[in-house]
Amino acid sequence: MDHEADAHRTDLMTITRFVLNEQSKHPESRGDFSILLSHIVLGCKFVCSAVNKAGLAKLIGLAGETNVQGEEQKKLDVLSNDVFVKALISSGRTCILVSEEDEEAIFVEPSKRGRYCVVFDPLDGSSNIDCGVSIGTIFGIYMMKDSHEPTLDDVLQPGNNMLAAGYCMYGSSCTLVLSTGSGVNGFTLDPSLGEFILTHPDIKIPKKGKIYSVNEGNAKNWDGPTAKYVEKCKFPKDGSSPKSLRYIGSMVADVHRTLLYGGIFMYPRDKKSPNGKLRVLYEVFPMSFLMEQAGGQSFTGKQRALDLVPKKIHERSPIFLGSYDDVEEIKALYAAEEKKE
Ligand code: FBP
Repeated sequence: MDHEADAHRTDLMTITRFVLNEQSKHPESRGDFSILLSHIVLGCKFVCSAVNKAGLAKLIGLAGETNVQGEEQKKLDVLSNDVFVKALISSGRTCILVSEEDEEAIFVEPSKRGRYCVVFDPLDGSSNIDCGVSIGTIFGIYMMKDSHEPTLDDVLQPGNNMLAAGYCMYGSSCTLVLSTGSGVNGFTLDPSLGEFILTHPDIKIPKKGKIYSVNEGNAKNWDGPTAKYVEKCKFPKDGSSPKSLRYIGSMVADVHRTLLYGGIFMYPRDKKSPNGKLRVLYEVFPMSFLMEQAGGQSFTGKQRALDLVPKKIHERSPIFLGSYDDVEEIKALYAAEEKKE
C-alpha cells in the first residue's frame, strides 16, 4: 500500500458516490435504493465500531436471551439487530424486514413504509464473537411484488428475484462487499474518514481454486457425494495437488476468502441436519447472488441455490458455493448419486 500516493489520492470513490453513479444509469430511479443502502451502511459502521470495542465495552458474552433458532443471544447480536431494524425502518424505504434474530417478520407501519423488503443476519458467525475472529452482517434486498398490503409472499420469493445483496465483514479491516446485479465490488472502511472506499472493484472469483472449506467435524454424518468430494480434495487421483482446508466457522469470513482466492465453501446436509444449517433467505441467497455475480456458482445438492422458493422465513438449505469448476465437480457427484437411485 503506497501511503504516500494514498495521502494525495483526492478522487475518492466512496460507496455513496458509487451507488449514485449506478443509479444515474437508471433515469427512472427515484433514489429510494440509494437512501435504503445508506441506512444499511450506517448500520454496518455502527456494528463495526461496537465489534472493535466489544471487549472494552463489556459487549462480550451473553445477553441472557435466546433467539428463534434456540441459540443463546450475545450482547452484540441483540445490539446489531436493534441498530439495523431501527435504521431500516427510519429509511422510510422498507415494508417488510426478516432478521435472523427475530422469530416473526417485521411489517413496517404504513406511515413509514416503502417498497423494499430486506432480509438480513445482523451478526453472523456468533460462535466467533467472543474470540475476536472475523464476523459479519449479511443482507439481501427484494422489491415487494406489487402495491398491495405487504405479506410474507413478498419475502418468500426465489433468490433470482433479489435486486441486491451484500455482506460487511468485521475483521482486521471492515469490508463491505455489494452487488446490485451488475458485478461485485468491495469497499473498505477508512476509519479516519468514516467512509467506505472502493478497494476491490469488479471482483471475479477464480474459475478453479486450491481451497476447500467445510466443518469436517460433521464428516461421519455426511452423505455420499459430500464425503466423496472431500476425499477427492484430500487425495486427488488425477495427479493434481491436494486442496488446502480453510474453515473459520464464520460464513462471511469463509465466503469472503472464497470470493477473493477461489475454491469452495460448503455447509452440506448430514444425518443430524438433513437441511444443513444455513438459512435460505439471509445467508444462502445473498451469498449465492454475490457468488454468481462474481462468476462462481451456488448449488444446494439438488438445484441452483437461487432457484429455491422458500416456504418459511427461517428455512435452512445445504449449500455448496464458490469457483465455477469446483462446484461443477460436486454437482457431478450428486448427479451420479441420483442416477444410481
Ligand atoms: P449464526 O448465524 O448463528 O452465527 O450461525 C451461522 C454460522 O455461524 C455461520 O457463520 C458459519 O458458517 C456456521 O454457522 C458455522 O457452523 P458450525 O459451527 O456448525 O461449523
